[in-house]
Amino acid sequence: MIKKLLIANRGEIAVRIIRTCKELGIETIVAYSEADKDSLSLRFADKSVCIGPANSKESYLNSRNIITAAALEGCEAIHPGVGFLAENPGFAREVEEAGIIFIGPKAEVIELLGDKVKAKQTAIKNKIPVIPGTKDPVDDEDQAVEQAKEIGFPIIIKAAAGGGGKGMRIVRNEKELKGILKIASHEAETAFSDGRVYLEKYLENPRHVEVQILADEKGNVVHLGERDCSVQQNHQKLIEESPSSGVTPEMRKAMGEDAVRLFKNLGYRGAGTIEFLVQDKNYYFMEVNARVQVEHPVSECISGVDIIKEQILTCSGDALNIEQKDISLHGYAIECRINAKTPGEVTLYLPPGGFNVRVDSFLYSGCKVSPFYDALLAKVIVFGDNRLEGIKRMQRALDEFILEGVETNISLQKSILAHPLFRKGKFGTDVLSHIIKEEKN
Ligand code: MV4
Repeated sequence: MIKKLLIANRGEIAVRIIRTCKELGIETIVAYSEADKDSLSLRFADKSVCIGPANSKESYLNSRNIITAAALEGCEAIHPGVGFLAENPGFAREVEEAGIIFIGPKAEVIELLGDKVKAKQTAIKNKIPVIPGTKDPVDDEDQAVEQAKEIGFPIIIKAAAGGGGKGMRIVRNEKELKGILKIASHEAETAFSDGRVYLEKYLENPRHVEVQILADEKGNVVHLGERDCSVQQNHQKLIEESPSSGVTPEMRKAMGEDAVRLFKNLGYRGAGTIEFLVQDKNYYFMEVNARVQVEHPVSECISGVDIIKEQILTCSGDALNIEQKDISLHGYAIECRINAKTPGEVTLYLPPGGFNVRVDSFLYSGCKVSPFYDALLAKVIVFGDNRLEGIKRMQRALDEFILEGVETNISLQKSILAHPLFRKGKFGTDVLSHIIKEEKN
């Protein structure tokens, strides 16, 4: 068991990681930027080390400073959290070369999964359904027109180095294709220094469903069911729930088995997610997230498994201490992300509580919300016997939530929870745009 771990992250996820480390008896060192000197994670950690100025390029993305801090403090492991360096294969490699454990999969695995074309080819080899499209990046305009006609319009152009919605373009007909292809490839080149793009059939208003995986270095892999993340705005998730109202028991079993097979063959370790698009009774591989995710508490609620604990232990060489047959998924869980609309001082913070309510946050009364980082302030997670009970409990929790001084999206969350489209449970990734349109009328 490792004794000392450095957390190379901030905000609620740093607090979340410290909490599990305390329970495991692991000493924590939190690496922080100058802007975060008063952050809650510094109070909860055993020790803190400043790794640079507010600008994340010089702090949370500064691999040299982070690794030096970990080495000087005698840390045996680095937890990258989510975002920042969590899926950077170069960072994972540097950490391991410094003789420190990277809490995540091996650098080669992160690298393979970061290439969306290679990831999709790996899914195909593992007999996982994929969206019809080109097997390789397009390298010729005329050939692309032929390929697109074969796939059938509308099609979507995706960047091989993209993911998470970056660098995507929808093409509705043949005459637009060549022009948009040039733009998409140019954008990909600018954003990722990799202009390779590929084509897929465009699915209208699918659901976004992902399966949570845990794996050890001995080839043991389990899944903790799915999360539905269809309620999103500009690729920012707002609500996640499990189980998904669009997934049948048969689909759940097949998706889970597909996920486990893929991660076994990848030689994956730690926590990971496979993302699918779901339309009617069909599901299609989209990409793999080689990290723990913001919405992991939803799966913790329905499975009773501490995902961060299993992630840390498996990445430090322990065997998973759970088998698939020991995992039973119970009830329903939902998470609402509470975001700041503006930076500023939180003058009063009184989070909700009560039966089956969990709040993961780094806020306290008097803390400052920095303009330098993402807007996530708190995650409210509630658990219930079924979807309707869970939604009602979330409404109660959000009604209780007192958060003054900064503007938040709590009122938007309340209108989603109350909306018939959401309550019926029959929706896709377009759902929020419909709800917002109605609000404006
Ligand atoms: C798609 C798609 C429809 N058809 N691919 C967005 C995130 C990135 N990982 C892939 N995404 C999509 N890929 C095909 N062939 C629709 C989306 C998409 C989406 C997916 C998940 C969650 C929200 C989304 C919002 C818009 C588009």
